[in-house]
Amino acid sequence: MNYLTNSPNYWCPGCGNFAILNVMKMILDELKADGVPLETIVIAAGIGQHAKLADYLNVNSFYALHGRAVAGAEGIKLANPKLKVIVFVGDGDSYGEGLEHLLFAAKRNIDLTVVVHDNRVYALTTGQYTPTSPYGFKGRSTPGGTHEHPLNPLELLLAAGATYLARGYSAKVDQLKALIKEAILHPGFALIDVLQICVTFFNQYDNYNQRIYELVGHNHANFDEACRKIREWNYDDEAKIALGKLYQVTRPTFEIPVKGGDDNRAEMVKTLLKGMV
Ligand SMILES: Cc1ncc(C[n+]2csc(CCOP(=O)(O)OP(=O)(O)O)c2C)c(N)n1
Ligand SMILES: [Mg+2]
Repeated sequence: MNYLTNSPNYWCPGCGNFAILNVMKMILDELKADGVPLETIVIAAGIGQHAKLADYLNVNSFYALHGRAVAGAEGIKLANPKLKVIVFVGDGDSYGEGLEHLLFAAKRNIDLTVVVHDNRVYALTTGQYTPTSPYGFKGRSTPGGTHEHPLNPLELLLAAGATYLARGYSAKVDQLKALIKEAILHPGFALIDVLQICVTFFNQYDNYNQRIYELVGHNHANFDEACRKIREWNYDDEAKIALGKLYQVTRPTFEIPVKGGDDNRAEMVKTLLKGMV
């Protein structure tokens, strides 16, 4: 299936978002072939260039306020746990404005897949620095360079309780597809930090291509080992950048079955909404 919509595409030629979109189309085809009905897939998106993926992919989707995609996705999942909810967010959107939602979703291990388009810049608003921009980043809001060091989002999410963490790269499409699919199939909170190239405001192709390597023989079930790997690169040093699965464990998920089963849950949600509208 081509999943095309009527929406014209406004991404720049060479944008890493194309890779994420194409990978998602392949994954949806595979899920469908494996018997997952497409109507049980919902995507939620933040606000930014990344979010246009929801316009370009013909499946059920939900646009949140900036930073609120994860909160909306949690509501969707709790109302109907049979749905597979996949969240596409920007680094500004999720590591900046919506960070609190992200950390608490990880803490409660709700069964969501979060794909972070980490281009390390506010792309839609034309180039301000984000929590993962390197020290000294020169952009619209910091013409003299930032005076802040970036935070390491994967370290933060590991500490918060995420049960699946990985790093992908928009120029490594096969690996990216395998990671996103694995994250979707993971029962619990899964996040993939995708180094997504923004060709216009922070083009890192040459830099990343010289420094990335694929994780081999990494013990992803061990918290300390995962933490050590995650801390290897702190988003503004010259270290090598590990790509692949960094952490995976299983823990009970948040969307506990309600008494009477999930059909009863749908009725409960309807009753609740009736009282509100
Ligand atoms: C509450 C709120 N604050 C700020 C904005 C303005 N705004 C829209 S998109 C955006 C930046 C998005 O950056 P990011 O999440 O990294 O996505 P990208 O465009 O890089 O994909 C900002 C600041 C907004 N729409 N709403
Ligand atoms: Mg961004």
